[in-house]
Amino acid sequence: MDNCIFCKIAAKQIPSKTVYEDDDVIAFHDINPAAPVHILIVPKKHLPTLAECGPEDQALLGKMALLAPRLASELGVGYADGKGGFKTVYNVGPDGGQEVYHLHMHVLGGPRPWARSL
Ligand code: DGP
Repeated sequence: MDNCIFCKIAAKQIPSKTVYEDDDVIAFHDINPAAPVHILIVPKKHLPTLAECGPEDQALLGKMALLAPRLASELGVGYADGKGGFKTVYNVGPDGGQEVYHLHMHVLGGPRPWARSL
């Protein structure tokens, strides 16, 4: 999509601190972190919001969900490996606080208190 910042990051037209990438998704550090570790898991397919996903996106959403604990663990904020755990957030629409209209899952972790809540 023209003028979509996350499409541009996925296409490497804008740099990001990438922590994971495959054919379907890219994950990178949030530019304005709300926690000691704050990454975004972003599908390469342009989907504006979680509310606009359909049954055809089920596998993609499942991949994103399973990536969250894996990347949290790799970044030192996992849970199953005995660390303190993490939070996942999808903001949806203006009342959900969504600012970038390209689907993304926030993954936040690290010792509390955090800088701000999402
Ligand atoms: P949301 O409110 O859920 O749409 O969150 C969008 C997040 O995207 C926000 O926490 C800041 C982050 N963000 C916006 N622009 C950029 C960017 O150019 N690079 C990176 N790494 N993160 C960005």
